[in-house]
Amino acid sequence: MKPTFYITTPIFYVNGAPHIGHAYTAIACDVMARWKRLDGFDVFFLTGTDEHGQKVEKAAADAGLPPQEFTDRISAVFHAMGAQLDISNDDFIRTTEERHKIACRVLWQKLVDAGQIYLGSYDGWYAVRDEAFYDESELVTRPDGSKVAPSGAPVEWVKEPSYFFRLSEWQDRLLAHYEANPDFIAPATRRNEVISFVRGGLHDLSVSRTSFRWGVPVPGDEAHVMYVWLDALTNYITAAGYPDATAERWRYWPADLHVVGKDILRFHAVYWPAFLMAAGIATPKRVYAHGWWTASGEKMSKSLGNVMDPADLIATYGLDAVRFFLLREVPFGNDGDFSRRALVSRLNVELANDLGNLAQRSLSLIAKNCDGRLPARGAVTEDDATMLAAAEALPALLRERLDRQAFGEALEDVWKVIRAANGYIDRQAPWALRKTDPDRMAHVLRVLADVLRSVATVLQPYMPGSMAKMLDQLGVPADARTLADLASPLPLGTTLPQPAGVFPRYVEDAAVTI
Ligand code: ME8
Repeated sequence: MKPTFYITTPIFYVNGAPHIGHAYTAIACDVMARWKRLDGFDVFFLTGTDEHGQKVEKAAADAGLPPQEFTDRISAVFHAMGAQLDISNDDFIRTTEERHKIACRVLWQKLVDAGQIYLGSYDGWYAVRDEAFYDESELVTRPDGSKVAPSGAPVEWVKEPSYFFRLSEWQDRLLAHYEANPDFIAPATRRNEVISFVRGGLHDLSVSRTSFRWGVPVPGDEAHVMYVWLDALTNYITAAGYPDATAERWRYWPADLHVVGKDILRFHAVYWPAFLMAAGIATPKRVYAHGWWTASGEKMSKSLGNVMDPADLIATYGLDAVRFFLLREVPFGNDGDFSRRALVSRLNVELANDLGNLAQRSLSLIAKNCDGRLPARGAVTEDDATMLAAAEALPALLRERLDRQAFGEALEDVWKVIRAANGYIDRQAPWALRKTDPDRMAHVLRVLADVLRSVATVLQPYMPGSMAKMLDQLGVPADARTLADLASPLPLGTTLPQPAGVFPRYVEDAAVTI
């Protein structure tokens, strides 16, 4: 039996088209999912759309469409983004599906039965853009005296009957949970922020609304719809089969990793485990909050309209260059200002030059001088041994990095090997050995082919399309490309196809300035 690995993206609001921020989370999760599959895990990878709440209701009204029709349209656009980005999700959940409404109602009832929900009245601030309640003390006063949410979102005063969840009772148990599970929240700075927020004291949380209709009706009191975050978070168990504990997919719960943007960490690291503990359901193992892509220092967001369309970038630079760049350029937990110049430079220097040229040089020498067949290794010198050892160390090194979601560090490890291989080929100069020592030439080319095989194998999760091409050119059978397969040498004499460049250089348009 393979070990299971359950990974999720946030489910995205359907209040506007997807942008590079959504693509970023989806790609990062895809790399994790593909990596775990490559490493022998039974993976369940979930993404989808968050379709209820006031913000979506308003977006539908602005578009002049009934909410269901509107959400059908926008959800389809998010679904299509997944295909464009080559995301390997196993399911795509929509919160307007019947299976999800059932899960929400059952969870609600469990919380009621546990005495965790009571009827009261909410009197306070609400930010529709964040779909969040704020305490007076959390608001920020702007120079003109008006008050906004810490995110900058406008707030309105809400006064309405509401059901509450007894979040205040969970403070100690949450703190004990963070203490006992140091990996539950990452990165560490975010963990500390959550801990100090919870230490500061928790108020009971309003979990229903009565001033609009677009949500899951509260069982037994249909004047209320569930608070969109209670509804949304439940998606992670719906897709695993909740409430059916005999569902085949229930084996995946608890999730191993929820990847989220730092804007929604509180919902995942405070409210979600409290709801689950209160309902007697196991809590997820880890929540990783990544940083934001910004445009001129401001968070890219649908609501602000300052976004970059992933489809444009893919059309211009190619999918794998975009996937690579997003995870290479900025450490995963940090913010980064999006720059096309930086993308072009990574594409031309690291992909086309460092990796693409290395493969092209090595493979065309094999094509020309070894009859297009994979040569044999000969006696191993110290230089060869160092080179081979560096490549062979990659799987274990990346396993450690990716278990911490250090996507950029993992790529740096691979590039160290690629740069070392470029040094190796220059030092060994196999083109010169052709006349002086053809056996040694064949050996050096075999070392390079083996190094490229390791590199391309571990890079598959990041750049599935290009690495498939590279592995084809190296003669690696399509069903033998896992980490475990690296232990078996490629058969001597394997015929290789004619090499062809994998990463074309991008010739920069002089008009590109950002
Ligand atoms: O919050 N940089 O949905 P959402 C990086 N429906 N990542 C970004 C980003 C940016 N500028 N902008 C968005 C919601 N993201 C809720 C989630 S989960 C139960 C419910 C990514 O459409 C990031 O992952 O606002 C962020 O958390 C997510 O999109 C928010 O998407």
